[in-house]
Amino acid sequence: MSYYSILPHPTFDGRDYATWEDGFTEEECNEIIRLGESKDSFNSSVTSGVDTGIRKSLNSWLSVNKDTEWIYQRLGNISRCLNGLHWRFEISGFNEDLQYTRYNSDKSFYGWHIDGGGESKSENPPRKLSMTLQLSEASEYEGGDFQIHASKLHTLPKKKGLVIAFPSYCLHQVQPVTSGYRRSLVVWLCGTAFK
Ligand SMILES: O=C(O)CCC(=O)C(=O)O
Ligand SMILES: [Fe+2]
Repeated sequence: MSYYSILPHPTFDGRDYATWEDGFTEEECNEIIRLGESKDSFNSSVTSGVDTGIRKSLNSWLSVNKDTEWIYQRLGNISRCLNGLHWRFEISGFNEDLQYTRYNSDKSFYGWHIDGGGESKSENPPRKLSMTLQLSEASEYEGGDFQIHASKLHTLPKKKGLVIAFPSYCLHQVQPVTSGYRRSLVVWLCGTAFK
């Protein structure tokens, strides 16, 4: 039998971001919302603590257990495929719990920031690939656009079940939500530090 490659593609393109449509069904998104809302929620913080000039939202944390392991597995598979196609970063797993986030209509937002790659970051192993799963449909909220500023400014589609992946060193933001609720599940894949 001759060799048959199952690698996604012989090369990678290092693009600004990649998406995976319908990564989760509507029912699965609703189950993630149920799990996220059932945990204690906190005012979201940044490295320096809670700072509503930079970030305003509520979040809870989903640790790995028998109810959540399917989410870790699915996100792990999606990240492996997208990373193989687009970046080929050395990533080994999740270093933090999954972050369930809710942006209320009180202009909740998260201004321009990066998730990893900053000089002062000391997480070990560091965040290398960020992913956000959209848990709300476009019709459920106004404002709240997710944007990435890399080789150019990208405004991502609002679609329930859509997974967006991007290198953690890329600038990104969530614009203020002016009506309804925007919900997301944010995860970080880590690995050996970039060289
Ligand atoms: O809510 C989102 O989709 C992304 C939030 C974000 O960038 C973060 O929590 O680091
Ligand atoms: Fe972020």
